[in-house]
Amino acid sequence: MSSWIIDRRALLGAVGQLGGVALAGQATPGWAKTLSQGGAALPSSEVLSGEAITLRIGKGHVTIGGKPAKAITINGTVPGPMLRLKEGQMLRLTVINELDEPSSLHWHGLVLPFQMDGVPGVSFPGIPPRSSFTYEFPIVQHGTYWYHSHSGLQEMMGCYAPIVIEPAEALPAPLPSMREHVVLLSDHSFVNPARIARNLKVEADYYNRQPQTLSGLMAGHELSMDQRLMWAKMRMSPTDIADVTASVMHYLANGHGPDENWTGLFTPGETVRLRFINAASMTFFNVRIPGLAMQVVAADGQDVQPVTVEEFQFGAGETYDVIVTPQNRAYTIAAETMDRSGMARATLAPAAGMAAPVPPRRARPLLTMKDMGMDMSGGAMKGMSMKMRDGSLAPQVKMGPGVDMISAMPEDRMGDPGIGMGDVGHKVLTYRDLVALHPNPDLRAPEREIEVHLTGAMERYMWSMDGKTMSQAHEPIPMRKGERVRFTLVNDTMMAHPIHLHGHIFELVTGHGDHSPRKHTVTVQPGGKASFDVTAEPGDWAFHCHLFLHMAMGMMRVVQVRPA
Ligand SMILES: [Cu+2]
Repeated sequence: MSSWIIDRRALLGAVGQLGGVALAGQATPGWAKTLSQGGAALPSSEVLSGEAITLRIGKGHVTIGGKPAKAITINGTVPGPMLRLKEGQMLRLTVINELDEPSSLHWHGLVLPFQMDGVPGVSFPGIPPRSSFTYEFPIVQHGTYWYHSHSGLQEMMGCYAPIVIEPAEALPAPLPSMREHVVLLSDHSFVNPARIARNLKVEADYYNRQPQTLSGLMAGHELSMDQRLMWAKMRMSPTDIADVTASVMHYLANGHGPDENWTGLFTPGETVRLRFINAASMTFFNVRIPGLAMQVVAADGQDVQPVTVEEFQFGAGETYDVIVTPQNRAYTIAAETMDRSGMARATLAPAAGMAAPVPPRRARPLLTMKDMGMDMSGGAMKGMSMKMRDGSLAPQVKMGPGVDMISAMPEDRMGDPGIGMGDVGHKVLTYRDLVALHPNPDLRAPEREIEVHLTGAMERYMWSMDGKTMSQAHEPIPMRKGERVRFTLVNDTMMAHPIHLHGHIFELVTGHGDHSPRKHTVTVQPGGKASFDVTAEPGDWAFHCHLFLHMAMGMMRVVQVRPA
């Protein structure tokens, strides 16, 4: 099974062959150039296909607003090259690490043998500096996915790219599309991620200093004195929506800043599939196209029954495919950050050089009592801040300086459109709206439940599971091959966390029976809980928050599935 290759001669040979095509100065790959005809029309030179693909991880830059920012590139670009594959094919990926540090690539959302999953220290030892590794596995699914480094700070520095997998046979789709575009959203900073992490450690609200008063007044929900006192007692602020904001981040669509205006072309009246990928390191996006309804047809690559929305919020690691039918005019794709401090922007247009108005960013939302794991409908405020530290509510959570709250009454928030989305005046997608297009593959009821608490101490910028960081937790989460398990994630923090389980597609528990929506990443709302059922695949799998610095600080575990 092991296909380790650290053969220096083979490696040097491979590098030699590639020597002529050094992409000096080219920061965007062909598929993401500023003006795109779309997937059906993409020349084969602009995507990588077939059974043998070579990728090189190296140093380069991404250009933001005309200024170069340091980056880790794949084949010289940010984002890296699009892999366009076909369900049922074999894939042999040779990854050459040209860095002076270890590297890796992880195929996010793909179901594969765990040794090919690409997480150093969990599923393989990583790719040493100046060497290579060959991944080899069959493609057993279709849909929209992506890949990224799982080493060091590389993902946060631009080491990510899209994967599009066509179905084995053209299935009759409820909404066929005539054209498609990938819209990969990401974030990038001129500041080194290590410095960002240091600043957050010293002062957790380093990048989050908008005063509450002004935003509260604008949003029309200024806090009462009682509420203020309570928030102060909690040493938290109702504006702690995001820890890394536009004060340090720039937001990109297919690698382009808002001014560069990446544009996807269409012919008026045709149906267009947009494959939205949240490849950001630290950002949730609110995505809408003013004037154009979106029909969501896939979530995390899995087909769902079409559901019409005006907007959706998604976390790092999630993908949605939507179908739109644009008329003869330009439209803005607005991807506002969840904290509304910034926006990525792109355009859909029937011709080059067109643009539509860019909607202004909306007022910053405030967190609510629900986000603290409390239902305040009874009006009981007194004593609540005490309960938030009551460890008996979650016996498996190790209380200590790393845990600053326990959700006293965590609610199932799968029907919640996301932070700040409750009052935007139009339909916003919720997980409960998703219904699988096909019956689920495993209809067995779960044999047991594993409850995992997402824990943290906002002020110290500590993030963990069950009160322990990855390095403090010596035991993996054990499962047996083929076992059917219900995971319930309880969010004991006031931030939303997109939790990703490697190597599995699981069913969200949202009351849709044998048509439960299937995903690989589930966002757990602040103070709330979320459940999914999963059938265990053998191997060691990473299980973590996909906000990069939360994972890096310790909100991660290994799920170990032993042979039955
Ligand atoms: Cu997180």
